[in-house]
Amino acid sequence: MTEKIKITDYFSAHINGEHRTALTAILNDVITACKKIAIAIDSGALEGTMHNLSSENVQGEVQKALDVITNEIFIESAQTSGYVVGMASEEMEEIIQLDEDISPNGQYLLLFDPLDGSSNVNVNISVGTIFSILKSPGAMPVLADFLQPGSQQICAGYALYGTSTMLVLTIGNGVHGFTLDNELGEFYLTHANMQVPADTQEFAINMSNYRFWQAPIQRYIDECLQGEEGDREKDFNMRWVASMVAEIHRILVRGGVFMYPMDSKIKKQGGKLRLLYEANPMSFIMEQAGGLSTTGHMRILELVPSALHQRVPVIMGSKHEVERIATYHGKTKR
Ligand code: AHM
Ligand code: MG
Repeated sequence: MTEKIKITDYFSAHINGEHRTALTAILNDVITACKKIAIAIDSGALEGTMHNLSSENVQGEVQKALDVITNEIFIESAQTSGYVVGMASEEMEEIIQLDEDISPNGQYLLLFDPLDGSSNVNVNISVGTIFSILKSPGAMPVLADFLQPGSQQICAGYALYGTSTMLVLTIGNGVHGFTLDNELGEFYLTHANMQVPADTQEFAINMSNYRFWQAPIQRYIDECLQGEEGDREKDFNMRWVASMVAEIHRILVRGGVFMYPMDSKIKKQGGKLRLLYEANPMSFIMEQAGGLSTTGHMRILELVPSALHQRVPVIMGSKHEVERIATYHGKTKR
């Protein structure tokens, strides 16, 4: 049997360049956070932390106790490296600035969704953590410093708390997946250089929103549903976990297309998924794995954010399907 590669050994061998020391240290903190979050989720039912709280987050969504707990775990864990000078989270209205004593080398921003898909947590379905790392333009970051296009990300990743706990990330040299050995408490490389197949016959979308979608998405899904008898001349399969992390992971492993498109119900808020800590990191990962990611009209990684909790329509996955959906958008009025 070949020797297993520990995530930290993998970093030593593969992270090079100006960010090497900082990134290694920050990722060590992220690893710690994700291990602690995995334990918190695992024991949620026993600890009585699966319930809804009476509070709402900044987006007006009901918070679960675990949303708050995992947010605290992430914030606390990310203060060890000394390189993170600012943080932003789905669960916090404002950014956090870290003082010089906590962050003596601080030059980086860490953005995250500590518990994505949290509506699934009390029904024992996979959830995840998503994170993105940016360089901070200033020593004491302000909100504007976080509003960088996704193409500026230095690193992005997610943890998936599924049938096994995995950490999947990119530092701009492909996408690599590590699986947690629960007995040893270590992540080991199990999915080197993940590649999204360019073609697929599987799509992921919340079909209950069909009547609210715009014409290009209705057309694409109609054609998929017509299967062999329609223009596509092949049958499609559908999956919807309602956990973006689980959905994107499946697509990285076996192909597919994931959509949370614009619809008339969510038009006012700009979409469903958040740009800075959901769409951007997942788009970076998707592109690094050979897939594509678009709003339908433009590449997500090129969007210039205007607000911390900005939302966007998201279409990402297997290259040829995403190209087709973008073409359909091009043919209709915006
Ligand atoms: P969350 O960050 O509040 O959990 O919301 C994001 C999640 C995604 O993981 C998932 O794709 C989507 O919301 C599911 O939405 P819906 O319940 O409308 O199908
Ligand atoms: Mg989320």
